[in-house]
Amino acid sequence: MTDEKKVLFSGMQPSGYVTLGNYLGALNNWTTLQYDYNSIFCIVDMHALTVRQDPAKLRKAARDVLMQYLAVGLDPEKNIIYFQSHVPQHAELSWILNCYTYMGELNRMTQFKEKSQKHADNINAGLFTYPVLMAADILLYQTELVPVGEDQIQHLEITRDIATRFNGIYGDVFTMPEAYIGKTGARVMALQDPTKKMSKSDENANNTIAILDDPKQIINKFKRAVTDSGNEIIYSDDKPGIKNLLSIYCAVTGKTIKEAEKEFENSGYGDFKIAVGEAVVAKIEPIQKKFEEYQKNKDYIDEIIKTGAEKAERIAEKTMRKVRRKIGYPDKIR
Ligand code: AQP
Repeated sequence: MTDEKKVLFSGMQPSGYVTLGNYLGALNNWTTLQYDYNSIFCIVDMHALTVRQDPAKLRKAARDVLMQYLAVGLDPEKNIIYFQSHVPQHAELSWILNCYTYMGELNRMTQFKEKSQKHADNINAGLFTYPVLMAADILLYQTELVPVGEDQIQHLEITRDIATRFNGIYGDVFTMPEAYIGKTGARVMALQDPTKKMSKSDENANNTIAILDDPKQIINKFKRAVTDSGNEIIYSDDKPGIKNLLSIYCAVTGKTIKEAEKEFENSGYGDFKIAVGEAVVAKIEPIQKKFEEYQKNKDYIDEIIKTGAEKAERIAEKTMRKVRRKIGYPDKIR
C-alpha cells in the first residue's frame, strides 16, 4: 500500500450467494475505485453470525465470496482482501465502541427493525449492535471512503457519530469516513416484489439473481419478474417493476435511462424482460468463468487468505495500540 492515496474500506457478508444487487451496488464500484485508493476489501463473516448460519455453509460461502471478489476483478496484489474473523482487532474495537454508542441511536436503525421482523425468533444482541461492529471495521483502518449501497448509509452515519464522540473525548484517534454511492445500481429491487431490495438471504430464489446463477435460470427469473398492468416501458415511480428492470439494464449496459426508454419504446414487456436478462448474462458470464478457474486453484486462494489477514492485522493493530492507550487500559508487560 502506498501512503499518498486515501484509504477505502468495504465489505460484504457471506450470508448467501452474491446477488446482482451486491454486484451493481457494491462490487462493481469497488473494481473501479481500487486503482485510486489504498483499498481494503473484507468478507464480513462476523456480521453474518447475527442471523443463524449453518457452519459448513458459512465456511464455504466465505471462501466463495472471496473468489467472487477476485472474479469481478479485485486485484489481491494491489488491495488487501481478507476475512474479518481472521483479524481479532475487529471484535476488540467493537466492544470498546459499544461503550460509546447509545441504545437510542441503535434503536433508530432501519436494518435492525427489518431484520428483527424477518428473524423474529432470533432477535439477538449482535443484530442490535451490528452497526457498532461495522463502525469498528471502518475506523480500524483510518478509512476515508466507504463505498456502499443506499441501504447502508444510515450505518455510515452512526459510524461518523461514534467517531466524532470518541475523538471529542480522546483527541483525533479516528479518521472521519465518508460514504461513496455509485451512480447506477445503488438500489436493486427484488424481482417478485420491487418495493423491497434484492437480498442474498431472501428465501424466494425468484426474487434474486445470484451472479453465479446459471444463465438459463437468469433469463427465466427475468421472464417471471413482476411488472404492472400497463404496457409502456418508462422510468416512473408508478411502475416500480419496470423502473427496477430499466435501472438494471442501464447499469449492466452503461446506457442512460433515456437511451433505454427509446430503445424499447415499441417493445412489449415480454421482449423487454428477455433483453434485460440477456444483458445481465452478457455482463456476468465472464465473471462466472473466472470464478470456475479460481475454484481449481486452492493454493493460490489460500495464499491470498493468509497474506490478506497479515496485512490487515498490521494496520488494525496500529490503531488499536493508540485506542488502548487513550482509553486507559493498563500497559501489557512483555
Ligand atoms: N439490493 C441492493 N442494491 C444495491 N446494493 C446492495 N447491497 C446489498 N443489497 C443491495 C450492497 O451490497 C453490499 C454488501 O452488503 P452486505 O452483504 O454487507 O449486507 P446487506 O446490505 O444486508 O446485503 P444483502 O444482500 O441484503 O444481505 P443479507 O440478505 O444477508 O441481508 C453493501 O454495500 C450493500 O449496500
